[in-house]
Amino acid sequence: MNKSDKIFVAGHRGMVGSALLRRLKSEEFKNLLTRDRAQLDLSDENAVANFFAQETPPIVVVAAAKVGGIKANNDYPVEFLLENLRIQNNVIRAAYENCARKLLFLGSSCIYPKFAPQPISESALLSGPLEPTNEAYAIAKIAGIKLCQAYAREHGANFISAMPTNLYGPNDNFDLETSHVLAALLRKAHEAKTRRDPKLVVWGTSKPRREFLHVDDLAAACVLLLEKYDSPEIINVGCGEDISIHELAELICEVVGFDGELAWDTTKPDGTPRKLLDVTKLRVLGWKPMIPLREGIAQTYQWFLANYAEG
Ligand code: GFB
Repeated sequence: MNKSDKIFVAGHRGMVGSALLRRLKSEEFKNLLTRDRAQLDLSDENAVANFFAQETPPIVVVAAAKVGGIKANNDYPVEFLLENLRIQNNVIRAAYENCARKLLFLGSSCIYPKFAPQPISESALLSGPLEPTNEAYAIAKIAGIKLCQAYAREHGANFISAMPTNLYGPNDNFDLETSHVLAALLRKAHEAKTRRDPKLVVWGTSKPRREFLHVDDLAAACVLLLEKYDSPEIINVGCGEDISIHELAELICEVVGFDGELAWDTTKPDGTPRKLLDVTKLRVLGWKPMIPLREGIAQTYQWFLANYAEG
């Protein structure tokens, strides 16, 4: 990849796309192509086809997706399935038809079976039933992986797919109904501290374990994969360590400075019991995460205070 190659980042306003843009800029890639939603509706097949015919980007990153936490995924399976299929089908197909040299599709660790052996290696894909709370999203992401692999096998396209673990960082979604756990707990702890609430309510039993990666670490991995990874076989991106939701809640309360009690709302779903990725393949390529969890949470809390918190 040359520093002057035109790189289209689909979804550049999102947490992942914006981190990738920051990283590409810091590595002095000079020809970055973006369109916001008002300029280009990625779910509109004709609009996407016309855009690609005009711009013919040689490098494409599919960071655009309808994403959300456990509740949003569970409540809106139709939207998660349809919108993601539309966006990824349009972008991947248009990239191929306009001779893109390389495409990176971003999936998710929820593509793996609910009870996959831990840490989860790439070979676990399609080896068992999925977690029901995010089955629709996972099926859409699996379809995206399979489409990239089909273009590679049938037409020799260099279309690759990376599977990030649970992500967090600047530009995360802090809406309590639709966010992922880390952003939700940061906001809840901040508001509980501000209101001097005696307790903070955490969803589920607190026992599930998750692996959290700062989105800037993912962005570095994406650039490395664009430069060095040319296989249609999926590749995991994670930090290699997980913690329980209980431990996460305690850590967040410490960082935010909330010293009330934790309470558990067990009417809310737990989701998959554990989701820790095997990242051997990526480490062999020379990548390792740089941002420890506590430091990443503290930095994200500062971002939240500067950009989101009221008052
Ligand atoms: O991050 P999260 O929403 O999604 O939830 P998943 C992770 C765990 O945190 C679950 C618990 O066990 C939740 O019950 N949790 C505790 C909370 N308190 C809260 C809270 O206030 N908000 C939220 N959101 N969770 C998602 C998938 O699964 O992971 C997506 O739904 C995607 O498809 C994403 O793959 C990476 O980790 O369970």
